[in-house]
Amino acid sequence: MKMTFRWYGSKSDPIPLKYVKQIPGMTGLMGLLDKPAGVDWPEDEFKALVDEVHDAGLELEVIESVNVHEDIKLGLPSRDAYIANYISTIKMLARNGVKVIIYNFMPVFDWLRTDLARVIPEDGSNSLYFDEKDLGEMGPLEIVRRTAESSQGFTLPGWEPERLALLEKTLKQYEGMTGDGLRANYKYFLDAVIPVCEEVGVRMACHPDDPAWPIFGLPRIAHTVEQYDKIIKLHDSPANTVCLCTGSLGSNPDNDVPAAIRHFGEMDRIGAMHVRNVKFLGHHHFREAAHLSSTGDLDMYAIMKAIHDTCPDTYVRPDHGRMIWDEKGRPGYGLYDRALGAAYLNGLWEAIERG
Ligand code: CS2
Ligand code: MN
Repeated sequence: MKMTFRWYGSKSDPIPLKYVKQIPGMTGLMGLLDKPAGVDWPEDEFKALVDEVHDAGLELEVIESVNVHEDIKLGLPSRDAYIANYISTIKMLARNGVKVIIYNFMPVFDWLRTDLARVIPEDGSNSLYFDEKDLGEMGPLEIVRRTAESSQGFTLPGWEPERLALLEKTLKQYEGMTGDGLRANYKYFLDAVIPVCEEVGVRMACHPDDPAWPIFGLPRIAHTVEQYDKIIKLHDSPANTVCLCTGSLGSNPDNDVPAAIRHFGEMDRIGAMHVRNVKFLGHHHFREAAHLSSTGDLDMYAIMKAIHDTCPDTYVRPDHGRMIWDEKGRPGYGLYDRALGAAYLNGLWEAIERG
């Protein structure tokens, strides 16, 4: 297991790399260049990032995310040009030491929450929160406005302004698209990129829909084990893998997260893991919790044990944390609670190894 940390680059992340390095057991980053979906990432800028990360004593073997342009998901004629850029980016990243690329294939929205800083009554910290009831009242445009306003001035992953400017138009373009239609477009993409990944030694890792059910009537095809089985069959290759995010899949209590890890781990189809806990509050209603099992509803020991038993060499990062100790930062991506999460997960790992 390689413990890693999501980091947004020195221009946009308030957390200095030396702080990341000081978290015990931290080996590297899940990092990125801040580029809009569809762009061919410039090699000089990426090399500079790699040097910066290496100078801090950390690795950069995982990229999160290279976002998939909406035209690819929509299957528009313009997709070929965007796929060509994606392929060029894959090759460039491989030349510079990258082993895994995390991405998602969710229409329009990445993760979705109805409150980015819901106070947790038990201890006064706050965390990301979702209640479908609130969503019904808001509608897509309103939720986007509220999310942008409450993000403390940070851009949020998947909520980049240029992507959301076209929101109304994009929502219209998806009208009538079924899950099978989206899967067909997904297959077209995978058929183009996976052979390149095989050639250059990179694995693509698809992040689940978050929350793990359809929203706003949009087709969503990556939130159950059965759906992931289909994704894997779209282009069957060791390079076509899952980024198994416990908090995303686990937002639906019907998903047995440790069993899902074992299922894909045994197939060698886990490219990376996001590990965090959730607290269920009702139907389609949850908040994010501290990583510790007893503070939420996921069994973190069973999760780490499943990783240990079936994919022990994978990359792990503590996914979102709460905001604690009055930290001001990007919602979900503060330093303190994610550092606590990493320490706790490393502790579970040590106990599993020695037990
Ligand atoms: C992340 C996702 O912050 C998060 O919830 O786990 O944004 C994830 O990085 C993307 O969906 C992957 O493309
Ligand atoms: Mn995640």
